[in-house]
This record gives sequence, structure tokens and C-alpha cells, in this order.
Amino acid sequence: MIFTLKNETIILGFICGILFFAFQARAADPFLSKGDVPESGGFRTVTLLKNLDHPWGMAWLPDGNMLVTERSGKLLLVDKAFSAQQVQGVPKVYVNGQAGLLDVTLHPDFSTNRIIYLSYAHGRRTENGLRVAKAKMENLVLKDVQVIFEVSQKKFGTQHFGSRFVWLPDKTLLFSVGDGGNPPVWLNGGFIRNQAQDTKSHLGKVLRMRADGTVPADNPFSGSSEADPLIWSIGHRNIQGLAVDPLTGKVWSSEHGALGGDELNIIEKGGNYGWPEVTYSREYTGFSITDERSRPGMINPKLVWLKAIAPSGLLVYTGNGFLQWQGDLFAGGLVSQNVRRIDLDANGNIQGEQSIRIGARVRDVSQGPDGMIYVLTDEDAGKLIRISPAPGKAPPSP
Ligand SMILES: [Ca+2]
Repeated sequence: MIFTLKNETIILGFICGILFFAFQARAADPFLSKGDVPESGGFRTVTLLKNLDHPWGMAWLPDGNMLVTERSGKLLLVDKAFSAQQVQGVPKVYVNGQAGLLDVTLHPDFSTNRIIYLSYAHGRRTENGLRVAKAKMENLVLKDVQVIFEVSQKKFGTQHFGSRFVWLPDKTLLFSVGDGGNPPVWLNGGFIRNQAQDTKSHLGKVLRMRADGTVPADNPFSGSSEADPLIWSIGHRNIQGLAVDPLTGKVWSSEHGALGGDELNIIEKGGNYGWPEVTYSREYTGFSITDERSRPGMINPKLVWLKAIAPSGLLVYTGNGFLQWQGDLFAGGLVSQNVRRIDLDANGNIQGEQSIRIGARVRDVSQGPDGMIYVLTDEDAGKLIRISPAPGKAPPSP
């Protein structure tokens, strides 16, 4: 052979380089969920409350009571005996299709300041958008209601508002805004979904604000004239699940695709998650949206549900009710009518998935102060359901 040692070293280095990048690319490939998901056992479900009108979000109060939103515009205080009373003073909400009263969350210092946050659709069919309001809750009345956010791009129709809240440890608030709708909904010379890649638009984003609604100085586009300073991440279709893992600090999101291709992502500051230029999902007609599944500079999902579950509320479970499930993710599914437990190993890698059958469209998933898992179902007579270990049985295996 005529290779010199130097040449061999270069060739070996080259091969190692290719293997390294191939491994990196493989490591970053998403876990593909094809729909053949095994059923989980070892739990039971109990219906605690019936006849909720399309409940959407829930938040636990320090005293063990909870707040529940109904999409039709009511905010309910549910006490520990699971009896519900209406809270007065909710702002006027646009209710139609996916539009309505959406998520609710408490200020991190709620126990001293009694402040809550609501997200909701505002406007009318021809011109509407997401709003966020904060208010002080005094017994069963909201006082000092202040609108602290309104989507700057008004849209037509009743699709894709987002919206979930999650607090970061620094007491800033992340919330999702949907892309505005499916074709043929149109804005500024293109399908409105293209707004998800426009850094001057709120649509199709995760946004981050301070508790008073102002822009944190360390947002990725803070001080830029090229982008909206509230933007935290871009390229999202419709995130309806957001959760922070208190141990790792990771922010997880679950996001609707169109036909198939729902995603589970880890949200990073300034990240581009690809929609609609990169996606596993297809148009509802079956036509292709794009052939691209991945692109340099865009962040791959951690998991893709090739068969859509229509993801809703998301939970990182940390309770003592199910010790083997600690650290796992629980993603509600509207279409799948179950809660998917996503089994994570100690490094946060996805090991697999199980189905906790609910038998109705699941809208939100939350961990109660008792360490049990609570679910809201999206129905005319929606339910609050508790998932707890089956009596007399060993807890379910990991
Ligand atoms: Ca994506």
C-alpha cells in the first residue's frame, strides 16, 4: 500500500468524524410512537366531579382546593369535597370552537398576594386572539383584573390559540400561543401558519414574561429590532401541554401536529422547533406539508406521535402515589382518550410509553397535593377524575 502514516491518520480521523456525526444524528432522532402502545395496569380511576362544561385547565390552591376553567367562560373553585362554586369577575371571553376561557395558574407567591392568571380568546370570529389577564382572587371574586398580554396579530376563525402556562424557577411565566389555524386561514400574504417562523409575530411561539407582564431582560430577542422581545422559542403549531421538571429544570411541551406528527419537545431559549417547514405531520387531506423531518438549526422533537393523540395537558410526575413513575411524563390525549405515561430513564431519555385508559377526551393532567394524578375530560358533561394505585395491589411496575 502506498498510504503514508500521515495519510492513514487523516483517513482514520475522517472515518471517526463521520461515525461521530452519524452517532450524534442518531442520538438526536426522536422516539417514534407508532400507536401500538401497551396498556398500563395497577391503577384505578374515580370520577370526583361531573357536568363540567368542557373544562380546560386546573390549578391547585395552597389550601388543597382547586381552580378549574370551563371553556365556556366560567372559573370554578372546587373544594376538597369536590363541590364547585363559580368565581365572579372573569373577563369577557370569546367562546366558539377552540376559543374560550383556557388555562389558569397561580402567581408563585399566591399564598401572600392571591394573584391568579387566566388565558382566553378575545374578540370575535373575524378578528380574535389570545389574551392573558391577571387578577387578585378575594374569596369568590376576581378584583383588579388587568390584561397583561394580547396577541399582536389578530386572526380569523376559532382555531389554534395555544395556550398553557408554566412558571420557571426565576418566577417568569412561559406560555404558548398557537399558529392561528389551518389553511385556508390567511394572514399578511400567506397561510397564517407561516407566522410560526416570523420572529415579529406572537403566533406559533412560546413567550416569556415577568409576573407583571413586562419583558425579562434576558429573553433571547430582548433589545432586538428584528424580533418581538417576548419570544422565547419559535416554530410551534399549537402547544397545549407545558411542564417544568423541578429536578432537571427541563421545560417539556406537547404540541399538536395536523394529521399525525404530534410532538413532545424540550423547550430551549431561542430555539426554532421547525413548524411548518419541518414536521412529521401531513395536511388533514393527506397531502404533504413538507418532506423535511429535520434541518440544521432547528430542534428535533424528543418524541413524535406518528398516530396523533392530540396532546393536551402535560405533567412531570414527582409525587409519592406512584413511586415507580417518579420523573416520568404524563401527556393527556384528546383523540387517544387516554393519558400517555412516557417512561424516562435517569438521563431523561425516552424508554417507552404506556396508555392509562380514560375513555374520554383528556384535556388536562395535574398532580394533586396528595400525590395522585388528576384529569379533566373535554366533554359537554366533562369530568374531574383521580388516578390512584389500585387497592390491594402492588404499585404498577416502572
Ligand atoms: Ca417541530
